[in-house]
Amino acid sequence: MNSNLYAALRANFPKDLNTTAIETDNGLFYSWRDLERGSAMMANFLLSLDLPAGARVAVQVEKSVEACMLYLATLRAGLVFLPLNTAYMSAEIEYFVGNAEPAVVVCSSKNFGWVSKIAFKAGTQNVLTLDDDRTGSLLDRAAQASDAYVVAESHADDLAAILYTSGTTGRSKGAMLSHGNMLSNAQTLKSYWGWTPNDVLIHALPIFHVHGLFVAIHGALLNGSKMIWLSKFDPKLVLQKMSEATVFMGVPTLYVRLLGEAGLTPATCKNMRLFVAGSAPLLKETFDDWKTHTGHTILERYGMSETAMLTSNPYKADARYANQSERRAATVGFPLPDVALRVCGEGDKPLATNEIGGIQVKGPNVFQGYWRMPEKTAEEFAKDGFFRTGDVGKIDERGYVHIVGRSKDLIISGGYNVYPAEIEGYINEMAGVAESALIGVPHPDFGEVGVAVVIAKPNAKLDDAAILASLKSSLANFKIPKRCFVVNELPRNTMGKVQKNLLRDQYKALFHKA
Ligand code: MLC
Ligand code: AMP
Repeated sequence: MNSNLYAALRANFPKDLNTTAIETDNGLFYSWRDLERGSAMMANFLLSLDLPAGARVAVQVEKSVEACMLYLATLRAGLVFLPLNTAYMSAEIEYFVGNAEPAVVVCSSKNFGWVSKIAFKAGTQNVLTLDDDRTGSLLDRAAQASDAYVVAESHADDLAAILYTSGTTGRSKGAMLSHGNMLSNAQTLKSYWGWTPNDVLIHALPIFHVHGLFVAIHGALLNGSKMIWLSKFDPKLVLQKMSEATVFMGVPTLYVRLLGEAGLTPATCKNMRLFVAGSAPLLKETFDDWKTHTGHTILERYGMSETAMLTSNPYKADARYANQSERRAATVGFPLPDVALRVCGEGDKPLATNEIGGIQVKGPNVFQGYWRMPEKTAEEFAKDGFFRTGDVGKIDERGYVHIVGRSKDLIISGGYNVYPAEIEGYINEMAGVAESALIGVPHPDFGEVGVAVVIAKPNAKLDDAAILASLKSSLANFKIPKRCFVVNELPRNTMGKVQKNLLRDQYKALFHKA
């Protein structure tokens, strides 16, 4: 049997391929046949390059339906998709391209100059462009390829995608996901969230992370459901389209911004069936306000790049948990049906109900390891095969999982991960800097944002604005600390380690709502 993920998605396209699969915010309508043909042509073009099995296709482009087709084409051709955040700048891209050694790099034409230089230096032979207005050399080349049906034979364990994520060292690790990892997760969510072919999803997330690329796109395609495709999140546009939709997915910031719109009413949401939130903690306040404004209860779920989705609040009564159907604020719900989840203490010892410890998981969705980092991979797994997520939580007496913190030093800002070690590394290299600490503090819009606290070398003068400006020239915009403080000393424990908890406490009110 062919376990290629695209084959499974394709099998669920509607019988009538001429109906609309994707409607865009600039008035274009793509049929299921368009998706099928467009991705076949790109797949045939990729196959014409005669690449070795497992070759990587790295993609840093603006969101477009053609970019989605490129993802599907990569699956179809049996190659490995490597999506990259559009905010990444040259040093970041240089690392990813150097580490992944992609055979193909696709970028926007405005970045072709610097991206191609990096790619050619790393040995990539094929650098193509794709813009969000249906132009670019990728489309020119694919236009000459056959649109005849092609789907490579894939094994469930074959790699389908690499998602870069980071760790305490600050250097990104490529999480390797197989066709089987992603298909099992999509199938589980299909039934757990009650998807039907009549659903219409508002797709407002970026397509270079698990949430927008896998949870949202696989959800719609595996069910033959239409997508309303927004090139960028715009709360007013989401509300305009809401009456035509049934499902919406967002990181908490999207819900906070929608709540700021006067047009958010029960009437606007009358056809909606499901609001899903995840990627960062959803505040109880947002959960409650949403219920008041719309009459709907947000379903919060939890996942990560290494595993796709792990837990979900129930969509309807869950027979495994005494038929509980309540979606509870500040919990991430139950482990998904095929996910084993435990909370462990020292030595990977499972803890009792309500005890707080490290969350560990096992299941068909758990990744194949970190790209070219076998030691790092081995370190993250317990002896019996459970993956240590780095999240800290508990399971309550009713079976709901709560995330109470993270053992990994990570800031989640508007759904994007920021690794303090990476930013501190950059600051520490600046002239006159002795040391720095990046901490996450509460923020009304982004949930959490980074704040840098810096110490100068003896006799050196530092300027906070200059530090931020210098970071801006090298790092993706969402990683830039929202504030920087130059101080005389950092709080330390008896071992000399910086006590970030004390710093977080000191700066926690910085962005309080007025
Ligand atoms: C933008 N900025 C951010 C930011 N996004 N700063 C911190 N955190 C962010 N997430 C910066 C901009 O560079 C700008 O800085 C300033 O903040 C204001 O920008 P904006 O115009 O308000 O931002 P916008 O373009 O509207 O983007 C905000 C956003 C976006 C929330 C729509 O960040 C977003 O799409 N987030 C979703 C991320 C996501 O999909 N995560 C899923 C990961 S998967 P300046 O200085 O230039 O003005 C995962 C697993 C799982 O975690 O479980 O799902
Ligand atoms: P990423 O590596 O970008 O996939 O981010 C995964 C991390 O996001 C997880 O390890 C969690 O720390 C966090 N996360 C995802 N969903 C939730 C949620 N619903 N609540 C709290 N944290 C979450």
